[in-house]
Amino acid sequence: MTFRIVAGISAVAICLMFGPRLLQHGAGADPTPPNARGQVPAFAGQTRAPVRKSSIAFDVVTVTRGLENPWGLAFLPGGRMLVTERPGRLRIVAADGTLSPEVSGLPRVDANGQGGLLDVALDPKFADNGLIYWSYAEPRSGSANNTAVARGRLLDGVAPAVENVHVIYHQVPSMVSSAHFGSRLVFGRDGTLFITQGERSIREGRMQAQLMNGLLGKIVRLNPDGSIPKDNPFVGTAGARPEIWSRGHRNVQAAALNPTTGELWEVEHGTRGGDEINIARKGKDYGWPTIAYGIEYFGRPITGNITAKDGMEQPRYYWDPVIGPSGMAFYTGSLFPEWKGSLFVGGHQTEDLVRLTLDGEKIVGEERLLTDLKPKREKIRDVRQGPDEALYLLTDSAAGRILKLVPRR
Ligand SMILES: [Ca+2]
Repeated sequence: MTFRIVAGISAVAICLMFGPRLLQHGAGADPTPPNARGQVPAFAGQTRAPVRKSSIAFDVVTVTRGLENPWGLAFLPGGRMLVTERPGRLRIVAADGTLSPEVSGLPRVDANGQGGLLDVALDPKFADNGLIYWSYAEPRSGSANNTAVARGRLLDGVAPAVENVHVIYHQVPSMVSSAHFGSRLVFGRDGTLFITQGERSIREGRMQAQLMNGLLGKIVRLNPDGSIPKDNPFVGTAGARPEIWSRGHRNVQAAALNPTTGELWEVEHGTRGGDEINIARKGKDYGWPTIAYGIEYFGRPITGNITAKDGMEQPRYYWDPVIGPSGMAFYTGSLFPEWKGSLFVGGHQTEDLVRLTLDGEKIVGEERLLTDLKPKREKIRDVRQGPDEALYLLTDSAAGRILKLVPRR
């Protein structure tokens, strides 16, 4: 009874503050009004899931500090890590946080705006072949660039290096832009490599995100050597690039395999009011820029101001206002039993860590953690579960850190 009265009062208070639109959407973890007026979710629970707080007490440990805009993190056997710094350095981090010298042998990157050295991943057979993969903004003639992925064999030691480096992927076409490079690297259960990308932000790129003859705004799927898997959806389709797995994406900086289904989930930077979670399925069109929630960052409606269309996938969830997502991890460990099964997403813009409660493919609860990063202006760039089942985060700043969440003793 008491709960009902309190809930009733808060609903009235929210209504008085923000108008009835919010009650239609539900208050959610961020109770500020949506940026887009008059948009209606395609199904109940598609946005503003109810707040579901967890009761876990945890400590935040600084593993290491002094990284310049760290972007991607991968765990090596034995408790060490690979970490990228966006200006172009790859380093090995010892378990005690000691940083190695820069790994030598990487190709030059175009470190400008959102570009530079981005994600890093180990080959599924790393123990046998020592191969690692990294994504980056590749400089081209003039001031053009594109997302690219290279692989090489890691030579460990006091002066680490990569050898036998091959660039296995170049996004085409190249463009003059310093934004929307994506990109996360995720291996599927079958050993193929997903590369998530963006559409370079500029109008010329945006308008290609659903076109089949280019690779802007696409998630692509490759064999580890860069060749095309025979079962890619558009192999043999005239006028379509065979690398394409899915299309109509804006800028995907978070992706992970769902540990239950093995499907690729991604969280993409949307419009102002349109960050979204999708399950990237074979051959599907995720709608950008034809359909979108939210509005342009400069304030106008997107394209035709429509949020749904036949043949285009609806996001599983969206944020309005946005979080600016970067990095994600499904938590499968037992170190935090209450978090088992949760999806964690880095809030780059909100400077916090988003925890989502899932019921199968539905998002049924949302919680914001680490909200105390905000006064320090530390944006979360990557989120990973470590081999020790702790949660690891990268903070994006000129003096970025690797953080580790562990249960409070
Ligand atoms: Ca979409």
